[in-house]
Amino acid sequence: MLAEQHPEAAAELAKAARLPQVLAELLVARGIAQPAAAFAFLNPELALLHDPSLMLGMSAAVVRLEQAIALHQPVLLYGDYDVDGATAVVLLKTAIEMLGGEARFHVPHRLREGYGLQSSVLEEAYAAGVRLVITVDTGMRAFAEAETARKLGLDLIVTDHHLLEAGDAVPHALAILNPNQPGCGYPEKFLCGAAIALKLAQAVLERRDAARTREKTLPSFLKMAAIATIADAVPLRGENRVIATLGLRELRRPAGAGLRALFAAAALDPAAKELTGFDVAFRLAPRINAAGRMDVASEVIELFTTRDAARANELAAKLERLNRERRDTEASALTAIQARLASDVELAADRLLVVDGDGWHRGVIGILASRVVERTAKPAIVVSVEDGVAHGSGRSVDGFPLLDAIESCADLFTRFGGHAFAIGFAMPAENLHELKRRLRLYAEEHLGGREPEHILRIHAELPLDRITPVLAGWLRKLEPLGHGNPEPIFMARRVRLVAAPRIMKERHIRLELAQDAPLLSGSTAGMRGVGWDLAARAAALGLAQGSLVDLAYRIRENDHPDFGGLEVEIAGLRLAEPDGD
Ligand SMILES: [Mn+2]
Repeated sequence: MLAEQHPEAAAELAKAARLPQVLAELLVARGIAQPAAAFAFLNPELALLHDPSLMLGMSAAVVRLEQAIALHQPVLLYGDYDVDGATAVVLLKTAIEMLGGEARFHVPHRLREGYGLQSSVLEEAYAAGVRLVITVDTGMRAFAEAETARKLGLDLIVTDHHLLEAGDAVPHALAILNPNQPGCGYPEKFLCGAAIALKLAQAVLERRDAARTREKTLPSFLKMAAIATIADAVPLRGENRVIATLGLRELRRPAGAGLRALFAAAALDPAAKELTGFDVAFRLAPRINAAGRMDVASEVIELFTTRDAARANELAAKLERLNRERRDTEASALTAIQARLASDVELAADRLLVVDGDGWHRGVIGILASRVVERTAKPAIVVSVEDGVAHGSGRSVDGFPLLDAIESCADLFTRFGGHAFAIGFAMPAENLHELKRRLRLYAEEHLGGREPEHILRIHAELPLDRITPVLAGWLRKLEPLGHGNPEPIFMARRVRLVAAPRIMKERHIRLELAQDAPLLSGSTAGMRGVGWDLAARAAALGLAQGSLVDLAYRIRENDHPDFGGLEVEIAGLRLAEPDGD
């Protein structure tokens, strides 16, 4: 499916901003049509970060935090167990300590405590002398816990990016920092939790020394915020793009002991090769998240704050082990799910898949649901049953808001939440049968007649002979790619196979391609292509030397010493229409 094109707007932007036409097309498709906006998008800089004081509640939060530091009151940072929550704790802890204050932290145990603020932790903190609690990446729904804090005489500052419940009510706290709350005029609504913590850190640090903060502290803080921004899948546009781009750039320089140990464990060397959004999302984030999924996330905070290289290596090795454990757990459950779908015809025919298993690790059921959606193109819920309780996590597809489906069964759950694409719930295991029955009817009604389809979005047309190192250099300026800034998928029509496809490991194909341009000079431009898992598709299409195909592809840079250079990774292909004339 070729995305809607705006050739005139793109041509105008290309001319005004002196950009290659295809890059202008990609920018216009992202809603960036003015030269100034294009320049800002392609050249993010520190000056594009917004003033923290634009955030509602910021001045009250800064005054109280400064007071705590001045009075030597320990501050409790209340985090979350994922990358976003843990890096947010690291940022504020570092800032408070830089200002001479004392910061403690609590990161809930995913399985024992679950997500969100707990009154018992507040009570213990008060007893231990804490008078100020700052939540990060959590707290928007902590109405009862905010009440507990108020009764104890504990000041509470909530910093969170999660959306509010219907009704726009916010917990009663000393300050709430969340650009999504009513009355907040902060221009960037899609910050992750760590970026909001960054804004608070920026505000207090700038009051102490604005110049030093801008030049030294902020750039170094952007590293953590960039990792969280990419890992938390907020759209990489606007201020998020500035944070992600500058943070990734900062990561090239030797960072703290923890980051260095983590890079080594993940076989990344940012000094040699600049990190991409992909590196963060698929190599760093899973390792950091493994701690919270399989064990306790508090060690992640120790990893990022320790100066002791030996301890950092030890902690990074532990994350590595937990991540491997996570992958094995996930793989064996996925095999079980696939076997179930293969043998249970009735289940496989369902439009919304609900698969349950005994004792599947609750830390991975969300990932499992995503995998099932990828493979089946159907919304899917994976349920783990343990001690009579069923925990579920679901993921959806375009056009089927999963939270609505779950809300139609609200009476079955002890708790549930989420949004259109992702949900979670808990309920007594004996309700599982009824849940499946109702969801089957609901999906039949809302998805009936619609065939599940894997949709490939193509962003622009680009004949293979227009792929040059110069163009590849321009396209690199779109990095970091990720949520809200997808990797471009191009289309080339009537591409000729110079040789028969070469099969690799029985599954993949290598192609020698030529984009014929007979009308001009009869010259051809050669290009190598690779197609992962496309051997069966190539055989089905009967591809042979001389075949003409239409390709959907991504541009890849192969750094192999012998056959390095630009090549295309094939995302989809079909036989070209026979020539009409
Ligand atoms: Mn978050």
